[in-house]
Amino acid sequence: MITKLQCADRVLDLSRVQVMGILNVTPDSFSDGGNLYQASRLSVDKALVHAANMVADGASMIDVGGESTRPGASPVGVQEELDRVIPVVERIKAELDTLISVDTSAPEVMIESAKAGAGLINDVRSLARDGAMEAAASTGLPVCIMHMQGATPATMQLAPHYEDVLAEVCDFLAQRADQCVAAGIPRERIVVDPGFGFGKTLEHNLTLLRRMDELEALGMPILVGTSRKTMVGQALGREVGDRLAGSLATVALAIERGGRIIRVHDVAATADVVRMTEAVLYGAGQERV
Ligand code: 7PM
Repeated sequence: MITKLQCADRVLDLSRVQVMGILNVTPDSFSDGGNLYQASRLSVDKALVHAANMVADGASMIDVGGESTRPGASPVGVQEELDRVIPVVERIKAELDTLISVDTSAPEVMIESAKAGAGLINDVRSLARDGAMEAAASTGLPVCIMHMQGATPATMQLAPHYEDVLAEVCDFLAQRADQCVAAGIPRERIVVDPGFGFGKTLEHNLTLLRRMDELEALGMPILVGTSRKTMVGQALGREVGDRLAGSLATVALAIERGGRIIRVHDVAATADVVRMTEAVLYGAGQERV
């Protein structure tokens, strides 16, 4: 597996586990004027402070999401998504020394984000939208492709079913990666993600994590997103605001099973779990290969 991911002008060192901080950019009550969704200066300021705090807490990248890809979320128009995401990408690029990832399925958002300084494209739909694969390829940026069962986040949780969840997730990611390569995205720039919570029951999610080491055979870096998710809520009987400890347990287990990028809300606590888990696995101060 490659250990250096070239992200525009930055290199991400995947010989160590890296923390991706989640930054949701949503319309807020301070927006005014003609466009309700136009990012107000205040909302961009708030996003920047949140991003800066996550970087100070140990995040090596910030995943900016305009919510269009979120399960259950009402679809967001492309212009709206651009209005939310691009000002924040520009501001982080101008003011913080960090890698910017963009959580989007829209080709236009991929292209404009790359121009604004993003270094990674994160698409929960695995570049399945019309023109998305070509758009992603044209940016030259690495992409994260994620497994989801069911065509859309709106319907994916209706009746998830697998004969063998690991085999099916693995086959999907292998096929999708081949399609990316055929579309001009080098294999060295592809990150894979089993997609916790996307068309999976609790038992599917637990099995995916227990056997996640099987995804290492794909030979591509693995990104893991379990932070505050329903699988933690269901396993523990906890509401979304009370899932930190459960989320951290999944982080330690995911690292032991090969996870290289950990996508989380709670960066400071996660960064400690990452360092502690790496110390146990590889020795204090030792480099993993
Ligand atoms: C509601 C439900 C809001 C689910 C937000 C979510 C992932 C992702 C998301 C993931 C990658 C969340 C999700 N999850 N991108 N984007 N992997 N690569 O909990 O697991 O953040 S949105």
